[in-house]
Amino acid sequence: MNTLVIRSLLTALARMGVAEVCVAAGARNAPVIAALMESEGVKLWNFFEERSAAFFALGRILANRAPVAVLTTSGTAAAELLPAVIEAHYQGLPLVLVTADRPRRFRGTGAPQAIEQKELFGPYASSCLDVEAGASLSWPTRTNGRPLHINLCLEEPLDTRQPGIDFLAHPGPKPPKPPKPPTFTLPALPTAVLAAGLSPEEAEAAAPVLSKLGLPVFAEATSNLWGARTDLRHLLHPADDDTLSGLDTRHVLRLGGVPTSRWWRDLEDRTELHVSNLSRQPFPGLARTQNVVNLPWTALEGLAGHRLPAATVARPPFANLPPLSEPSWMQTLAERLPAGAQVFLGNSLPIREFNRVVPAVAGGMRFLANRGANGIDGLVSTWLGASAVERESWLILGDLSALYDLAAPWVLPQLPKGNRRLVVINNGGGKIFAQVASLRSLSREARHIIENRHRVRFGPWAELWGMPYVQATRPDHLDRLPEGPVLVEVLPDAA
Ligand SMILES: Cc1ncc(C[n+]2csc(CCOP(=O)(O)OP(=O)(O)O)c2C)c(N)n1
Repeated sequence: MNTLVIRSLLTALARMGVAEVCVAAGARNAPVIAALMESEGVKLWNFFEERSAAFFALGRILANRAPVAVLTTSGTAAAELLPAVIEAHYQGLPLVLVTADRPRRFRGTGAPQAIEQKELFGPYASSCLDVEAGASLSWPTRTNGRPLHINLCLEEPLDTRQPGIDFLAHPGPKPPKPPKPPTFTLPALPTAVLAAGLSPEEAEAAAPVLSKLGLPVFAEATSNLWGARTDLRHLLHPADDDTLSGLDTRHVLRLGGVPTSRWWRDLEDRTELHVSNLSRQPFPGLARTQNVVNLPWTALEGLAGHRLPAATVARPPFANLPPLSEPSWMQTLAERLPAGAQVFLGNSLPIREFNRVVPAVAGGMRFLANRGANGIDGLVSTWLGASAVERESWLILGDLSALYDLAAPWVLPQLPKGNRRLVVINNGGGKIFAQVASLRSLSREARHIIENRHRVRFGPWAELWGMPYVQATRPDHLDRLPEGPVLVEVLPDAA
């Protein structure tokens, strides 16, 4: 019974286009792991814990845009996937969750390792297939760009003598026929574009359209427009809050993901300002509905035919960055990132500070971030997944973010050779909260707790995973990084 259902699961995965599986083993999923190991044409990554496995899978999807599966055993092992599933939901990524389970009759009994796994991911999975050996099966043939949960109930004995399949014998799904582009009008008002969260392919498609429109474009690093082949430099502005404060507009055309800036959040109350969202995701990124229009990504084609007046942009006053301060370090990093590198930006201050200095980057860079739910968890794992076949890949993240993902480097020995630079900006806590005006009136003790101030240093973390470690207190400490993976701990001067 198990053999039949496992074979049919693997065939279904192959037909969905899954060619990589991240496994975290237990006894319950061991038969599936055995079958995968007997299979051809599928890459396995192995993990001792499921959170990293799921975020790593997310990174693989970000890099390849193909579905990747993560396989867990039963019980809380399955629950460990939730944060990555939420991130995949908001980014529209096809993360396939295969959770081994005890047979259905164990549900609600409190029997060992039997929890309520069916529908465990609630609204964050497009559907949950609760599959039991012996029952008739109907598998989906595509993931539709969303997380999909397959809960696989296996009977004992958990026989690990399982045959594999040839994944390559089952070609993945044909790309869906693109829906007809919509016809739409846009308000004939002074307009600025806000762009974020575009894959390099989406950026290449958007760049000629933006060039035709000739409007000012406030482009975050993750818009991937700064290095696009169509040169837009004359239209581009950094999308940090200082620069946005000089924008006077009546209409915002938002391309791609939800912007990072405070300026965007404040649009919630500026209801007179029109917003047109053009995104692969269905989320408007604002709760207000007045003067907000949502267009699918296929509207991009039609955009080039529109003529809209340009918004006016005043340059922000020149800000002198104190040397060795955190913003100044970001400038240094932006200038030193090697051309063509992949760069993953951590949430909180790193992505915001980098957005200010992005004009300094060399050509051909590709930027990524987890901006679906803006979590500071799973960032190292997601980056490692995205970096898997890169020669040069950088992660820039905060210290608390790094502390969330201490197990992530487990997978390093499984990755092909590459210069992976893990840069922790250690400012001794969640310093973003020191910038929140409403928190400044709190007592010192309260701010201590909110910022989680600490004196942790990251050298021992590097040692734990056998990574070379560089402590950087001056830019020239970045001059000669060794080949291969390196942990760089930047200690900025306190502002
Ligand atoms: C999983 C998760 N928990 C909590 C938060 C709320 N949060 C946002 S930023 C932040 C502090 C981040 O600290 P750090 O990574 O050191 O970056 P810094 O603020 O110093 O740039 C926290 C706790 C979050 N975004 N995600």
